Amino acid sequence: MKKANASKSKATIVHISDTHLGFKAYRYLDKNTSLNQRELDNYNSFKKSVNKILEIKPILVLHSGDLFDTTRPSNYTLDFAIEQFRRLTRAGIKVIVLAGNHSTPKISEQSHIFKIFRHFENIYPLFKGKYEHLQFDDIVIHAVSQSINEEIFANELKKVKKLTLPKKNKHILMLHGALSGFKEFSMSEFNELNIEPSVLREEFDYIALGHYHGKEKIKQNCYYSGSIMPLTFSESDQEKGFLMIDLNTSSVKFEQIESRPLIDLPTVNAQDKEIEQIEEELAKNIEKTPTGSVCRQIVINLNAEDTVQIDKSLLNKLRSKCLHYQFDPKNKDEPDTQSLSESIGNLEQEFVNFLNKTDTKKKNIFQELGLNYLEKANETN
Ligand SMILES: [Mn+2]
Repeated sequence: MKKANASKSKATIVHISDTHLGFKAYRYLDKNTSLNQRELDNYNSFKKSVNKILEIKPILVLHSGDLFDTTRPSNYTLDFAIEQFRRLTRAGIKVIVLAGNHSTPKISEQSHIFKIFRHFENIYPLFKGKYEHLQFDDIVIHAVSQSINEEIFANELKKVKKLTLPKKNKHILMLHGALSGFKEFSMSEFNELNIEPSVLREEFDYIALGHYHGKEKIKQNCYYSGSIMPLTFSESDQEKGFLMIDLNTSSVKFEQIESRPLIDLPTVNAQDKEIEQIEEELAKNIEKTPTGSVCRQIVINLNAEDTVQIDKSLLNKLRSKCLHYQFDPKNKDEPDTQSLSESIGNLEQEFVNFLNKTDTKKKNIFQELGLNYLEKANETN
């Protein structure tokens, strides 16, 4: 029985992505570790993923980007990531980790945190911002990591389009970015790179995409595996986990990873309603919610005076059932303002967002200068 499994698993690979280790949200700390609760939730999801991968025993694990939430992960985050990767490599599993926009510094790859992985056997970091390839027996991994700019990335992708892919090998492509022309795969981040769909050639046995946080089949041979835990309310409807690919049969299987529920509660429309009725609806929405969930309650058509009238003790009661209860008395059409991270990586995003709102003609120069300063400040920390 065991033997059959071992030989069968020879062509099995795992595709995981967008783990954003070090991600923090809200201000709740775990009592035992003093870590941010959402940060800890995310580590737990990663640990669960590694446990499952150890059961599957694939030959390769492909991580298609955004391993860390920022370019400067904390000591704790770094130690955790190495510990978990080592659990895999000690079991004979090779780990290939591609740099995405969240882990890549703006100035050069010289200061890339992924450099540290070069010192570990069977961990293969790809972070040069160029086309690279690796070969493991008959499997060839082709990849382009996060480039300094869109132009370089596009040029490197041209190399992928021209590659000859001998049939004697299995060919896998790894990329991190949004698909050009498809708004839904954009994460609206300033350093996001675009992938032209024609790069996703059908000659590849498998294409492992990262960046978009939902699990999505793009083509017969091409998938986004998505993130392993919902990080923002825009991800509340998505299943989370990783993909398991059998290169011999081309079958792709999803392995779900359960985590703390993140729920966008049904919107309450306050139009023409008494305060009591609105309160009743708010309470009803929380009734069936598992204790300790992260919830957002949008209430539309509620003016400021009515908001004040809502019973504070009721809101406190609802809050006490959740890890986080976000009471949002505003229009649902407004964008999701919760940022992906509260750390320095997002200061850059905030700065670019701010510049985009101004109508200065020298926006590009300001952006370049500002981002370089932020990066340098980060370096000296
Ligand atoms: Mn990304």
